[in-house]
Amino acid sequence: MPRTLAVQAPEDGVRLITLQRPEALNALNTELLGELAAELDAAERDAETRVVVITGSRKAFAAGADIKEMAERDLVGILNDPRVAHWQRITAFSKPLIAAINGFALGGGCELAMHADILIAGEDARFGQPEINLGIMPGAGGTQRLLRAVGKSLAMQMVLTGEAIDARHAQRAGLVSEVTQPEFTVERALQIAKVIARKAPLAVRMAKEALLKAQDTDLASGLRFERHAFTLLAGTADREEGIRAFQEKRPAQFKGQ
Ligand code: DAK
Repeated sequence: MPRTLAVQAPEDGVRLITLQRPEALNALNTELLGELAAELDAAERDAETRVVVITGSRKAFAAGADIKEMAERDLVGILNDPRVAHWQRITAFSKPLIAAINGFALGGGCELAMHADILIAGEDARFGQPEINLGIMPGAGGTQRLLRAVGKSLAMQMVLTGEAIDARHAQRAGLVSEVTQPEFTVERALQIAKVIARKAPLAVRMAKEALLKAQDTDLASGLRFERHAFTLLAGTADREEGIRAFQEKRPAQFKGQ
């Protein structure tokens, strides 16, 4: 049983993971990152889980890496940092991941949110990369994913000043897709997750991969990947089922085959 997370058994194909270190505003210490990586590994293997929603508390999604733990690490400790492997496992998660963000999403917390495929924010959410105030810089994808999400100028401003932006600004900049009242953030994320969970799993997985490719490849390679993926899906039973269900005017029953 994880100590720093609450994990709900999948319901309608959706598994909800809640970060739970309220005493440290869900700061991401090694234990929490390890437990999160293990839960995502388990969700990856579990056929019942089609989509994962990750959330924190009303006050904080996550206030960044655990600064108290960071204070204990010297250069050798940083070079052998087990958190690097945990982050890599989190990055490798291939099913759809939705983040429901209320309160602070700072530093590693903002980076974790940006690992999600879809970000839903409460009106009170604040996104920032304040590492510069500690004499360091983002280390879990912050410079790369933030720039791709919000563009150069705002990413530079956030990373170099360390100043956070609010949820509406994040939405205008393209970092989050929807802003809700904070009490509905998780509910809205679960709603979206359940819609996705009813779709054909192979198509969802391929579409996610293709969209992620668009962020880091040239157009010609991206289009080539899309064509391959599209052709592969043509051989699936779910495609047949989707088309037959449309013709028979009934909801499709996808099996992931
Ligand atoms: N770490 C540890 N404890 C934290 C924390 C953090 N990041 N953030 C908050 N806390 C703790 C506070 O210390 C306090 O505990 P006590 O001192 O009372 O025991 C408790 O949570 C409540 O916090 P505050 O009293 O400060 O609450 P406020 O509402 O006044 O302020 C705040 C909220 C979020 C503005 C403030 O707590 C704050 O500025 N927190 C620090 C935010 C921050 O600088 N985050 C970035 C950390 S650097 C890596 C990859 C990534 C990273 C590192 C390595 N590798 C791949 C190896 C990432 C680095 C970072 O994220």
